[in-house]
Amino acid sequence: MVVHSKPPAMEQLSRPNHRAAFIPLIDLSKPDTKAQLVRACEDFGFFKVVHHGVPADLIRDLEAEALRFFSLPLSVKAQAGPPDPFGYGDKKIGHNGDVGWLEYLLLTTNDSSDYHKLSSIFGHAAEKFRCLVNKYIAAVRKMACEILEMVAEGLRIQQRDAFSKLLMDEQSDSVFRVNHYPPIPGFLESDGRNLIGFGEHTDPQIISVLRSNNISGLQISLKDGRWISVPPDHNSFFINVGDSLQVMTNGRFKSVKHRVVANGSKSRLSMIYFGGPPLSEKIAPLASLMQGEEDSLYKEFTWFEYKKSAYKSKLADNRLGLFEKI
Ligand code: GA4
Repeated sequence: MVVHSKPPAMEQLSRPNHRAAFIPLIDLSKPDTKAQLVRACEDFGFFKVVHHGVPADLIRDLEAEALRFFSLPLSVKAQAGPPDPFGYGDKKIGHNGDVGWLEYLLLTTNDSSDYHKLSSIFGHAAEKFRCLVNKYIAAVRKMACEILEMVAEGLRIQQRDAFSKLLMDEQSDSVFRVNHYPPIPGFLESDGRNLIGFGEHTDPQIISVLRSNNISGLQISLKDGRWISVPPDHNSFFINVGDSLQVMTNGRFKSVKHRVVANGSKSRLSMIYFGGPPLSEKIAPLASLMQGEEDSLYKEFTWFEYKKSAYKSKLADNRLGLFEKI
């Protein structure tokens, strides 16, 4: 990304409501957090986890490699693009006109088909980077599966791995993303307005695991529509419920609307694992969660069909709307 140029025209955000809001905090080292996890998924679709077991040196090393990549000249990084769907992207998000004040890498999680794009510019460092990415994905996937298994227990689903098996499947269609939000040239803290880093959206997958450096920017939308800023914490992870988990719980869990505002003066770096099911998987409410005569709120669809439709949408669209029964 060229940081000397003027930022492109993007939607300006008004300041979020800064009234203190509480974000659920789950300590994964505590013995019984099932009920807390279920509550957080129902009330916020979002929570923070501590004592997560992902090695700090792995996180540090991957972050350093990612920053090294983003510090390369734009003309070099652009050779690892466009993200179709994997590779380097600059400002443009998706294919339908969304833009944000960021640059990013979108990578696969179960093969290395994007590897050639990185190795052409990153030389032998690409091997180190891909190796760290693979280790990191394995660690956060493990944590995501533990969370999903506790959630399944908390929901009294007999099959503990009802959700987690989809992430563990060899064909799991998961994605890994590294976002870099550089400072904004000419940014004035005092003018009270922010620029969109990544526009509001929900994640289509089952669960997302986000970790960032200590620079703020992430905001989530509460059930009453208020936006709140999530204080950054580089030692913790933030978990999002995705659209697919909303459907599998027949709307009991809500996928959380979130966005990132560019910080202005400092670089934000975030890494997100989006845990998704295999393409052929039918996404439908789990039978054991349906009470009495309860009917599915959603039409039947596979993850492939949902994903295809999602990629035709704009970020802020209500993607599940198309699949709701009227
Ligand atoms: C949002 C969640 C993930 O970042 C992502 C995004 C994807 C992309 O950046 O290519 C999408 C977006 C995300 C949802 C709607 C479509 C597709 C951009 C976009 C406008 C990788 C994903 O899976 O869906």
